[in-house]
Amino acid sequence: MQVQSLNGEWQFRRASAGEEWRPATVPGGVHTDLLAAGLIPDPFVGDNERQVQWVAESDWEYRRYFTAMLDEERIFLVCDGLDTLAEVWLNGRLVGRGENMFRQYRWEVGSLLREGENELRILFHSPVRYITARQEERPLRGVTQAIPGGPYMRKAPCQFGWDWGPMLPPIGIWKEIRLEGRSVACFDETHLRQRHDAGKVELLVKARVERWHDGDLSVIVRVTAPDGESVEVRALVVGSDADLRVPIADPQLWWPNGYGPQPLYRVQVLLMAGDRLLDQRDYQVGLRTLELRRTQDRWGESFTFVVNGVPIFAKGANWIPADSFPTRISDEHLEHLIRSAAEANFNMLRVWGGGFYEEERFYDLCDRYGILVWQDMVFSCSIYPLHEAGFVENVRQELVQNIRRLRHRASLALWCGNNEMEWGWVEWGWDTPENADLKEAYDHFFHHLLPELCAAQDPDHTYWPSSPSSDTPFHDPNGQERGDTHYWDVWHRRMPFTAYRDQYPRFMSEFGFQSLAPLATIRTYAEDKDLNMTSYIMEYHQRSGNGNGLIVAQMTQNYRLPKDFDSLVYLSMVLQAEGIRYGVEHWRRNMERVSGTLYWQLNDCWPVASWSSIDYYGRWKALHYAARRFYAPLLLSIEDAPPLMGIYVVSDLTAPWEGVVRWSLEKLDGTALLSGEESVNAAPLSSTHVRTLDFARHVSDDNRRDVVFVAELWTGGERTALQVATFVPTKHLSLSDPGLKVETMSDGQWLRIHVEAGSLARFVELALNGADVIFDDNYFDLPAGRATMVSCRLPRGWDPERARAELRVRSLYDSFA
Ligand code: BMA
Repeated sequence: MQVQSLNGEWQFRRASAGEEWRPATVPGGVHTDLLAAGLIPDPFVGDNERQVQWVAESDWEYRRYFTAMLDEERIFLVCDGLDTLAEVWLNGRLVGRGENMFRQYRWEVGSLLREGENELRILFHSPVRYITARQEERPLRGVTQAIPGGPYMRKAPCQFGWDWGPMLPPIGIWKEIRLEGRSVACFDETHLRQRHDAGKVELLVKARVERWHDGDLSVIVRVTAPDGESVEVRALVVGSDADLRVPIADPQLWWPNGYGPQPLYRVQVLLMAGDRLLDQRDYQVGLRTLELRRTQDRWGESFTFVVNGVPIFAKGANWIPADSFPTRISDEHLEHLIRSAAEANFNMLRVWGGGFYEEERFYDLCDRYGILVWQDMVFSCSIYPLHEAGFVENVRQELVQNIRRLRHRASLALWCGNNEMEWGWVEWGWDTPENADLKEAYDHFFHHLLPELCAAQDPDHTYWPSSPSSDTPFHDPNGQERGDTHYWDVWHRRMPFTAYRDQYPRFMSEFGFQSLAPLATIRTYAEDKDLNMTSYIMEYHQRSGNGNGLIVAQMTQNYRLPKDFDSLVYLSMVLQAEGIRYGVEHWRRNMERVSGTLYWQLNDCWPVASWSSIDYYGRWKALHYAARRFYAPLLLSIEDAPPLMGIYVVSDLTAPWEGVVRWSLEKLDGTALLSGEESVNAAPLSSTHVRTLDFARHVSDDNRRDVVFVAELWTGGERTALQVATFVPTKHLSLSDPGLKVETMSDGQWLRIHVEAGSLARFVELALNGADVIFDDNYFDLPAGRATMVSCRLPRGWDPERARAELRVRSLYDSFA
């Protein structure tokens, strides 16, 4: 078993006569190679995207020379990912064609290789010209903000443009490419499953081999526990199959983030001919049971993920590709995003069906950080040509490969057929006589072929036909009695945030509200003259219609008009954070009925105004800090319905919790009008209504702009949460300068910031000028007389003095005064 990597230095050129070859990097793509060569402007700056459209309208060639170093019976050229319409030529002979960026291609090339230098050349046809031609033959419904025709090609849909993404379809060898040498036999398929029974766990391994000779073969499974102990089991291959069972002594269970640890076992599956190693597969496995529990109840049917017998309230967001040019996503950046999700108390991400099946490293991180993955198949918001046999066969191979690649993952929670397509058939006017064959094809594919394929390839995970869906084909797909829900009336229908409280989905898999990106990010694409909400460039980096206007409109319902652009950026983030908080807290208070919230969306693929809580550069917006609070395992929440204030403690803890809620009705300067203390016994995994207070006698037209309700959660001697609720929209509060007192301390590694308010400070923002840091809390409320301590790591190379000098603190008051 030998492997020769063909990654690294290649050459590329536009495939038209006479162009010169230039250096290229593999894995990579045309846009990033052109950027590196200084031949195109950065498409993320200003409106440069418009100037580089020709790139994806052209054909491109890549080539490299190599000497084959392998000495084996069979030699394969393995391409983990070709994006997308590829012709692969070796020494002038056509090896094969690629037509699907989600598939691995493997061709036997031994007879084409020669001694000495070999030439490998890959010709990529323009994806845009292809889809445009197909779309002209028969137009298919798709996404307004995208180059039309994308559904004709098995390529990440959002790369053609989306309502948060540019039209920059990459082209190139986007994953690893190598030669693999094999002799005697190799694995065709390995399938790892777990059997849990009364505290005992067995690992079941099925292997199928492809063999070229008779003779004894055996398979070894070696399992190494987190503490390093390992066990090994060996079995003979019978025909082409081997079946093994490995009992796991003293099994340590894997839990979603917040519910327990994530112990991971290393599993090696080895194919042997005597002592000779022929092939090897390595896995990282977490031991857990997982089911999607759907039982009839008084509201309809539940939709609850249950891990190791514990019902989980799914807390998280939707994941999109982390870069329009995915080959430049570094390991560090990817880990930063997943770690940030875990740090904000997420336990689930939905890999949304408009991107791609993520790479191994993504799921490795999800396994490690305890993030469950709701995995969409890659189909989104469009009609696909599923009536064409060739298209379906191409997709079938893609699905088999990707299901086999991911089915052993502890983090994998669900296979979902597509994003919003059943909804499209029922409610978006797709169901016309001309589309009858396409609807029938949809029905056959998502309600028969795909569920059967999932059951055959991965009987251990539930298949869900679409998001949203009720699981009854074309029946009320976005209803709230059963299945999952996307609620978009806030944003797309301009409803106020208060509308969230009328929604009781069984599982909220999408809802969201946009903000601008942090100013430092805006400055990467806009010049000073563009820093205006409705300037051409600010609206260019906004793909959802009149989104910037919508942000301002919603802002004026809650806050005063900001005094300048910087304050507007800050306030747009606060607005988004508060809106999503308002919804999530409502659904968590109703956790008996609602089993999860995944807001739209965690991340961005370029610098843009969007629904994300972390921007393209990894900067946490106010929403991400808010998520850390509203997704906390122990949530203090106020159901504000002035003059009533309902106090709730929502617990995702598996043990009972005891503590105290201290509350006060107080003036903005801190003078208490009324206060009290409630002791709380919060049962595990439930929402506890502590008390509802009626302030009708204390709050009137004369004082309602001067008083707020403050509640604090105390565990032992520590305040673990604080909430402020108002009796008027925040814009009408009689806020005065809170006179924030800030002191800093440092041990050389951490910066600790002590903040105290003289009168109520809302949405206190801390920042270090000139550095990107993540604080352990930010955009928080600080009522009069309260103090808080916030920490961040000192930026590399900074001393405490510099941090002190660069520290900026502001609050809502500063946005208008
Ligand atoms: C849903 C998603 C995406 C979209 C988002 C915001 O429809 O599935 O397609 O980007 O809403 O409009």
